[in-house]
Amino acid sequence: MKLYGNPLSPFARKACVIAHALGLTLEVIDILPLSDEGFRKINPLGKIPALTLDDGTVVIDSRVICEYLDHLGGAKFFPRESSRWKALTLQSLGDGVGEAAVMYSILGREDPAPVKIRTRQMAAMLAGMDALEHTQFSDPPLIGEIAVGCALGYIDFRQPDLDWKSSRPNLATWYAKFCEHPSMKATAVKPS
Ligand SMILES: N[C@@H](CCC(=O)N[C@@H](CS)C(=O)NCC(=O)O)C(=O)O
Repeated sequence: MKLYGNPLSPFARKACVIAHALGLTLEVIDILPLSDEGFRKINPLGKIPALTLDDGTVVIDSRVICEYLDHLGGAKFFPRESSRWKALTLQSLGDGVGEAAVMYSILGREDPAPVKIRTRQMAAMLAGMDALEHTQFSDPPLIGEIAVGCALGYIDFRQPDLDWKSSRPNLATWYAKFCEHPSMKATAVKPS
C-alpha cells in the first residue's frame, strides 16, 4: 500500500499513526499538493492523503483511509457499538480544527492575505480548542483522539507562538500525555 502524504499534514499523520499502532506497512510518498498538479491523477481533488492498494484501488480522505486501515489491522480505533458516534464526532471536531489551521497557514502566504477569511479560520481553531478543553477523552484512544492529537501537533508546528495551552490546561495536559504514545512519537514532525 502506498500513502501519498506529507509529514506536515495532520490528515496524513492520522493514517500514519493508525498504521504504526496496528503494525501495518505503508510506503509513504511525499507530495506537495499545492504545487503538484500531476497528483490529480491519483486524487482528482488534489488533496493528501490518498492511499493506493496493491490492486490499484485508490482510497481518498483521511477518514476513509483511517477506517480502512483499522479494518485491515483488527478494528481498534473505530468502535462499532454506540460509542462510535462520539468517536466520529470527536474526529470531525479534531479534523475541523486541523482544517482551519491548514487554511489559516495557507492563506497567510497570500499577498495580500485575506484578513476576514483568516480571522474566521482562527476563530474556528480557538473555539474548537475551547470545546476540546471540556472533552472527556477516551483511554485507550480512538480515532477522535488521534484526529485531535494530529491537529494540535500541526498547530504547534505552524503557530508556535499561539499560546493555546495556558488557557486550556486540561487539553494541554491530555495532549502532552497523548504525544508519548509510540505512534505519535514515530510520526512527529522533525524540525529541519
Ligand atoms: N478532509 C480531507 C482534508 C485533506 C486536506 O485538506 N489536505 C490538505 C493538506 S493538509 C491538502 O491536500 N490541501 C490541498 C488543497 O486543498 O488543494 C482529509 O481528511 O483527508
